[in-house]
Amino acid sequence: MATLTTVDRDAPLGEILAHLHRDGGVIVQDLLSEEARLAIIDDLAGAMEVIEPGSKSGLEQWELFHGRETIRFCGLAARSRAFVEHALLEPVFRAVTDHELLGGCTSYWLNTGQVMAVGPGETAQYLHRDEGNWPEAINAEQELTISCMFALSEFTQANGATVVVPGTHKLPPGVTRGYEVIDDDVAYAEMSAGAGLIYSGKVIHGAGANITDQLRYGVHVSFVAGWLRPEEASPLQVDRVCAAGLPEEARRLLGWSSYHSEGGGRTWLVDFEDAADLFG
Ligand SMILES: O=C(O)CCC(=O)C(=O)O
Repeated sequence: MATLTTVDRDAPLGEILAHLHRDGGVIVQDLLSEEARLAIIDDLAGAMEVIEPGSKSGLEQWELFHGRETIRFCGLAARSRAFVEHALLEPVFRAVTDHELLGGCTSYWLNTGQVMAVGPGETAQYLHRDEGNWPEAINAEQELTISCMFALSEFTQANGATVVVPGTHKLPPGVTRGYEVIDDDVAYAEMSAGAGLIYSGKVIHGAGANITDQLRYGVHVSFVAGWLRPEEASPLQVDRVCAAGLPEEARRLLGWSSYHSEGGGRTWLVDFEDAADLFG
C-alpha cells in the first residue's frame, strides 16, 4: 500500500510543499485546535441532525458520486462563525493555496466549503480529480484548485478516510473519473481529529468505504482560480447581511469582491465597481 506523509502544523512551508508536489497530498497535524474543532461541530450540529444522507439532484451519476449514506451540505460560512475563522481562513492551508494558485490567477475564491460526513455502510466513492470540474481550463503546468479535508473526527481506513493515489497529479491532463483502484497504489489519509489533508486538484482521490458503525466527519474546503466559476454559489447562500458581519478577507473569498486580471480585465463587478465597495 502507498502512504502519505504527515507533518506538524509548524513545519516550514517548503517542507509541506515538497510533500504535496511529490505525492499530490500531504497531511498536516492540528490544523484545527481542539477548541476550534469542537466549535465547528457545535455550530453544525443542528444541520447534521436534520439533513438526510445522499443528494437529490435526480442525476444518478451525481447521486452516486455524493454517496447515498453520506451527509453533505454547504453554505457553511452562513452556518458557522467557527468555520469561517478556523477553516476558511486557516493560515497554513492559505499559504499553500497562495503558492499553488497565484501563479495562474491574481486572486482565488472559495470553490466549496462542504460537510462530507461518510456514514456507516457507505461504499467507496469513485476516484476522480477535482479539476475535472473545469475540463475546458485544465492545464498540465498550473493548478486550478486546491483542497483541504479537515478531519472533525478521526479518519481511519475502516471509516472512510480519503483514498489518494499518490503521484497521479503528474499524470497527463484529462477528465479522469472511475480510475481503477489498484490496492498497491492507494494511500488512505488516516489522520487524527483536527488534522487536515491538503491535496492537489490534479491528484486522483475519493472518499473511502465506511465499514464501521461511526460517522467519518470531514469538512472539505477548496479554492479555485478567481477567473473560474466555483462549484458552490457562495453569495447566494451567504447573503449580503451575513457577509457584512464577516471579516473582510472571508467576504472576499466568498464572492463579495471582484476579480482583476493581470491584463487589466475586471469581472464580477457591481455597476462597474468592485463588489467589495458594497461594504464601504
Ligand atoms: O470525502 C472524501 O474523503 C473525499 C470526497 C471527494 O473527493 C469529493 O466528494 O469530491
